[in-house]
Amino acid sequence: NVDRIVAEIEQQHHGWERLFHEIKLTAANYELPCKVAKLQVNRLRNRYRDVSPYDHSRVKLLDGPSDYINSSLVEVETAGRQYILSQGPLPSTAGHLWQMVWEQNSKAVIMLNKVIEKGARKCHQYWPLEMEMPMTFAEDGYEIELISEDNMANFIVRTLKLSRLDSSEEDRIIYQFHYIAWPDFGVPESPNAFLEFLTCVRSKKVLENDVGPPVIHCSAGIGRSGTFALVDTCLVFLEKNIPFDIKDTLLEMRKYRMGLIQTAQQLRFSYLAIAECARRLMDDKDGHFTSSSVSDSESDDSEDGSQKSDGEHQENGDGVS
Ligand code: PTR
Ligand code: PTR
Ligand code: PTR
Repeated sequence: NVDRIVAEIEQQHHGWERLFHEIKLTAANYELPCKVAKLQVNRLRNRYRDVSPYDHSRVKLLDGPSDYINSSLVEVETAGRQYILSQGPLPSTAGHLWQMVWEQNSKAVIMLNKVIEKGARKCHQYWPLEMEMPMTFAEDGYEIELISEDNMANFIVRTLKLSRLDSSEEDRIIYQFHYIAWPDFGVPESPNAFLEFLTCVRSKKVLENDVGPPVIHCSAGIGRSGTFALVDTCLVFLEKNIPFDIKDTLLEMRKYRMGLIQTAQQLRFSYLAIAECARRLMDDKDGHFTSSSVSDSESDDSEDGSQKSDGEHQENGDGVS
C-alpha cells in the first residue's frame, strides 16, 4: 500500500493539472440534482450561487420553517467515516449551523478558513469571541458560549457550550478546530503543519462513528473541506490496511458534494499528506515517528503553481439576510 502511494506520487511528478482535470471530467458526469438549493425561497441561504448541495445527500434541518441548509453528508462506508461539509455560514444561517450541530449530534466544527480573507468576508462570525458573552440565536432557539481557547501555531482549539433555549435538555460541549493558515484555493504550508492539526482533531474522538458526524466548513465548503476529508479518509484506509486509490476515493466523495478539492495544488497536497502518513506508519512499526521526508517544495512542478482567482463569481454577500 505504502510503496504504491509513493510510486503514484512520483509518477504524478508533472501531471497534477492533468490528473485534476481528469477527476473533474469524470465527476462532471454525475450531475446530480440540486433542486431544493435552487428554490427561490432558499436563495438567501446560499453563499455562492454556483456551490449547492445535491438533493440526495443534503443535511436537513429537522425543526423550523424550512429544512434547507447548504450542507452535505459525505459518507465513505468502507472507511466508516461520515462528514457534514458545509458552507461558511451567512448572518442569516449561523443559527441554522448550530441547530444542525445539535440535531446531528456533532461533537465538533472544523473550520478551515478565516472570517476575512483577502479583505473580503468569507464567513459570518458565528461563535462568540469573548468568554462569558454568549451569542444567542433566538429565532432558532440556540445559544453558544465560549468556554476556553487554546492557541497553536497554525490553529486554535475552542471549547464551546451549546444550549437550547426554552428546553431543559442538557447543554453540550462542542469543540471548534480552527485552522487559520490555509488561503482559499491554496494549500497549508506543509503536510506536517496540516497533519499536526488532523492529529489534534482525531485525538478528541470527534470523527468516530459513535458520535454524530463532524461539521467541516470553509467558505464554500468544497475546496479546503474536501481536502481535509479526503486525507482523513485515506488515513483510515492506511491504518486499517484497506487497499485504496486516492483518486477513486475522491471521486466517490464527489458523489455526495460537488467540487471537492478545487485546485491541482490541493490535490497534490492531499497526496503528499497521505504519503507522509504512510511513511510515518511504516516508521512507527519500528517504534517511532519521523518528521517529513516527502518534499513540500514547489520547485518540482512549478507549472501548477498558479492560483485561481475567486473574484469572478458573484457572492451572496454577508450583508444580505
Ligand atoms: N463562486 C465561488 C468562487 O469560485 O470564488 C465559490 C467558491 C469559493 C468555491 C471558495 C470554493 C471556495 O473555496 P473553499 O471551498 O475552500 O472555501
Ligand atoms: N467556484 C467554483 C469554480 O468555479 O470552480 C464553483 C464550482 C464548484 C464549479 C464545483 C464547478 C464545480 O464542480 P467541479 O469542480 O467538479 O468542476
Ligand atoms: N444575494 C445575491 C443577490 O441577490 O444578488 C447573490 C445571489 C444571487 C446568490 C442569486 C444566489 C443566487 O442564486 P441563483 O442565481 O441560483 O438565483
